[in-house]
Amino acid sequence: MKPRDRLRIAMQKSGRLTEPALDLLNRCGLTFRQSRDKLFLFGEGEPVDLLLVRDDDIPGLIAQGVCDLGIVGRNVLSEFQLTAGREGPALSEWRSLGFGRCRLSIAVPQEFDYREPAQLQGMRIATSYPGLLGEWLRTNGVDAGVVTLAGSVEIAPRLGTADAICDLVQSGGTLVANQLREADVLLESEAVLTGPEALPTDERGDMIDLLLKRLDGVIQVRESRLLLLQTSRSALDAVIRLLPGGPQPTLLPVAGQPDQLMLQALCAGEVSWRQLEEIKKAGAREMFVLPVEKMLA
Ligand code: PRT
Ligand code: ZN
Repeated sequence: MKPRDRLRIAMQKSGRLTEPALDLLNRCGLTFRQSRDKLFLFGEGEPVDLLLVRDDDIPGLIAQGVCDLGIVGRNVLSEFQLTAGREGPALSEWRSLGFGRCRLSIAVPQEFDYREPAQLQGMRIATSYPGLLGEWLRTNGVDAGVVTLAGSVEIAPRLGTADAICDLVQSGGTLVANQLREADVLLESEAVLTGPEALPTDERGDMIDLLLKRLDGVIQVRESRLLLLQTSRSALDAVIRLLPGGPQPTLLPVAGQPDQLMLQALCAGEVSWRQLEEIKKAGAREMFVLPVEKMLA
């Protein structure tokens, strides 16, 4: 493979992961010029380009060295590693990205009283994930038939081509609509940033480092809130005890009010009205909860 001086990231062309993935990259300061074929987006500021493809092709493109990184569901990455990519270079999950959450589950007809994997012995299970299902069956010592289907897995039991299915579930609505119910979870999935275990040693390695640092900042601030409030010194301990998780708060004096303090705390997640009301009861006032836009540790 010819050395490249620009980083190339593969992501889904059009599907559930497209918008959140683009949004995340934009937040990392990466913007792209729309090209006419929309298969290749040229990076404007940083030397990072995007390749827009079917999600199933992403791990293979990285394994072949066509792309350096990819944004893809853990379900697709793990399936690749257990099947087509078994012989190729190892791919790592560099970061989990917090969107595209779902789970790969076994689902059975509603009237089936499922308690344990052994009950699936001898059954036919339809799935688009033969690698992950096969491994789970082996781990649980179950000998079942795996019926591999490219799509519409959920109708297989009604068509009589399978007794159970193994498919992605999010709200569970699709299962209910097909008179099925979730029986067991094989894999908790979300979108991940993946790349080869061995990162390139040229400038691309430095760019990946930079991107990972920005990503960490973006992921961290997406959930973070800055809490500002005033409290008397006497109520301070009680107020601090009620603060949501995060690093130690900062305390500042309030001009002309020696018994008052201004407190500033970075909170790891949402701060609810109920939490605010509790903190106020403990003696705080003038409370503000602010979103955090950027963070560089
Ligand atoms: O064209 P391309 O191959 O790129 O797209 P695709 O159709 O294979 O993928 P797409 O866009 O449907 O999903 C991309 C990724 O989103 C998946 O690989 C998962 O990592 C993630 N994801 C999150 C989901 C779901 N949630 C999801 N609910 N992928 C699929 N589903 C389907 C599921 O297969 C089932 O049919 O939605 C149905 C279940 O949803 P509920 O809400 O009814 O339970
Ligand atoms: Zn796909």
